[in-house]
Amino acid sequence: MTTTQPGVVFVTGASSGFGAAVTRRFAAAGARVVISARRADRLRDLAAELGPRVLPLTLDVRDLAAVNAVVNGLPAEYAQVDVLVNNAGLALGLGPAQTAGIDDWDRMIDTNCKGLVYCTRAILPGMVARRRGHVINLGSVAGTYPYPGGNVYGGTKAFVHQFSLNLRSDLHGTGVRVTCVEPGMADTEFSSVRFAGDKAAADAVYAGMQPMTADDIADAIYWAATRPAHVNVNTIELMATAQSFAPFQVARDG
Ligand code: NDP
Ligand code: 8X3
Repeated sequence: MTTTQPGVVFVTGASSGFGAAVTRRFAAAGARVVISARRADRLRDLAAELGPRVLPLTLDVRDLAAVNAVVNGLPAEYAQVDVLVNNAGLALGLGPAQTAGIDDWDRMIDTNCKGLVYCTRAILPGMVARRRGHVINLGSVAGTYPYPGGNVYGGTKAFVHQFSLNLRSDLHGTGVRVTCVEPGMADTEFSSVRFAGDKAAADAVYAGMQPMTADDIADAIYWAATRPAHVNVNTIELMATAQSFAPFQVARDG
């Protein structure tokens, strides 16, 4: 079996959680990694930790002009992206749709859906021209299984799932691969962002159970990216063993 060894990896949302872990994983395997996110200080620290083959670039994926400028301005040794990890994303709030904040919904749609397609659209033409590349999108179990308060967050991840499958269709015959990685609960800054920095609320999500770690997800991403070129892993769904499914809710009279 000849595995694929990515030369250049572009990670969005690399300042924390899955993005930082997957950066460490690819960097340890010898890849050059472009790391992007809004928090420049975090990116600088990660680049300093990992050495000269990591290029930190401040980027808000919601800004289409900035996405295009970053991708078109990549230095030659980082310009031929083999793997795009579309990881930047967030959940905001866990309230019901009837009281949720429209601003929170806008930010989730702008980041998780629009930012992801902006980055994909910017990087894809080069992959197709080289007939080589891999787009790895971060979906979620929340895109398949509903839960109270998941409303727009789950909707954005259902979009990511379907966009990934549709990309596969468009890329038919090009040699470019697409994978959607769909995790359940993993202990990162995700819940702290969801609850606007409320540490007690975030800690309560993982209390008394063993969530997955960012390294668990990085492993899955790295595995998908290093399969032989003739193998496309369409979807990886993974959950903490301690997380599973609830029965349907029934609203009873009285
Ligand atoms: P973290 O909050 O730890 O990391 C999220 C990353 O996204 C940060 O690096 C953040 O960087 C970046 N980000 C957020 N908004 C933007 C933006 N507008 N532009 C660029 N970067 C942005 O969470 P996770 O690592 O857990 O989440 C990563 C992905 O995995 C997300 O898409 C999330 O929805 C998904 N996911 C998470 C699960 C979990 O349980 N943790 C489960 C399933 C999916 P910065 O703030 O510096 O911009
Ligand atoms: C986040 C996973 O299970 O918290 O995408 O919704 S979960």
